[in-house]
Amino acid sequence: MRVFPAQAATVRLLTLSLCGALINQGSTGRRNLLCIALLFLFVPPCTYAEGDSATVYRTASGFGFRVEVIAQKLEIPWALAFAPDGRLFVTERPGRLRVIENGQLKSEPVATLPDVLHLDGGEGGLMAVALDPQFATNHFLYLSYTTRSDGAIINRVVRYREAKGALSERTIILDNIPGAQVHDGCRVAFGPDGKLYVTTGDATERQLAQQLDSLAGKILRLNSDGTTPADNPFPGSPVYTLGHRNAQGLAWHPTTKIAFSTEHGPSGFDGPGGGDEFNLIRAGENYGWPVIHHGQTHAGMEAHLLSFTPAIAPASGTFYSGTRLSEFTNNFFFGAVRGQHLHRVVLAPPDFTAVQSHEALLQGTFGRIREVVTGPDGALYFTTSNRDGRAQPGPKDDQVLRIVPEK
Ligand SMILES: [Ca+2]
Repeated sequence: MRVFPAQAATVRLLTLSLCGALINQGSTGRRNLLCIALLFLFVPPCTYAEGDSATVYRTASGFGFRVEVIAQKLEIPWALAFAPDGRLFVTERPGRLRVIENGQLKSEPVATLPDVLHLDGGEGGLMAVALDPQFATNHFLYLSYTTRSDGAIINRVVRYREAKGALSERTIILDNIPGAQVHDGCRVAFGPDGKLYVTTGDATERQLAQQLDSLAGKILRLNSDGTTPADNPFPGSPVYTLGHRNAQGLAWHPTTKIAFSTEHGPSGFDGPGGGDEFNLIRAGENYGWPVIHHGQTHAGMEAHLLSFTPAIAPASGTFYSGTRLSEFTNNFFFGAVRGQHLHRVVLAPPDFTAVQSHEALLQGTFGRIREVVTGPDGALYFTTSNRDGRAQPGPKDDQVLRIVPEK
């Protein structure tokens, strides 16, 4: 029997309430035994599925797909990147870069970064991995991570040369991005123009998102060596867009090459909850945070394409660029950690700049879903994030899974 988290939580709550009521009536041995029996009967040991590849899931329109397990027992996998040779690199937020080769997760990490700051209950640590568009020849691999510098929490983008499963020639590409325990970014992705894009959080200082001289709350555009491109929208500045609270997903439509991003909305202390965003990204535009959020508008500031209240916490973003999952071709996907699902966005032809429909897939089935990428095999790969301190992990968490067609 598959037990869904919401149901399991309800059953657990009811059982514990009943036990509490029994105990409140005066504890006798018999009542305690009854309470323990109830707990064993009704409290499921594990709340999340572990990838039963026979189960067929369906979209709202009836398209069937299955989910297969690729790797298990990872610790907070944050990003995935396929190498041209088929290897799959996986970052684990505490600081390890792992690799899956020929379907097997190698037991030894490719690297363990010694200076990664991974705070309990925080959102930083080792985050993105991105491969150079010329990786097959130059073997450059980029990572973003949180660390301390002169006592302050910062984020850093570094480049290594990868060879035979080991890293060398460490080079700092971008340093001293404001960081914090939360709202910490930090997606790194190559655009179709060959430039290196970095999303940064506001590091809990809202006003920084509107300041052009701060790297916080931005999408940045760099040459792959870290220098500033001459054709950036703000001359001499790495800022590509501003007014972001904490964007963690960035991807380009496979045919139009237009960029889209996901962003976490406020969480109570810095604004009303919810207001997570899906945005169309254009060079030089201001996406509003913290001046506008949720459905607010303001002259000179961009409105979102989608907003989610209550929060679902979009943690990634990719276009499915394959054809094997025929219904998904050129759809945008992101993992919703708090929403515990994979979100699918269908853009409307012929321009693909407006949303035609969107839906939540795998709701509650695998717990918190974070990263999602297209695999070279035409499957859609995604990761769970149940060990990040904000969920009850199962014994096989965290997982790397893939969506394949029903048949
Ligand atoms: Ca916005």
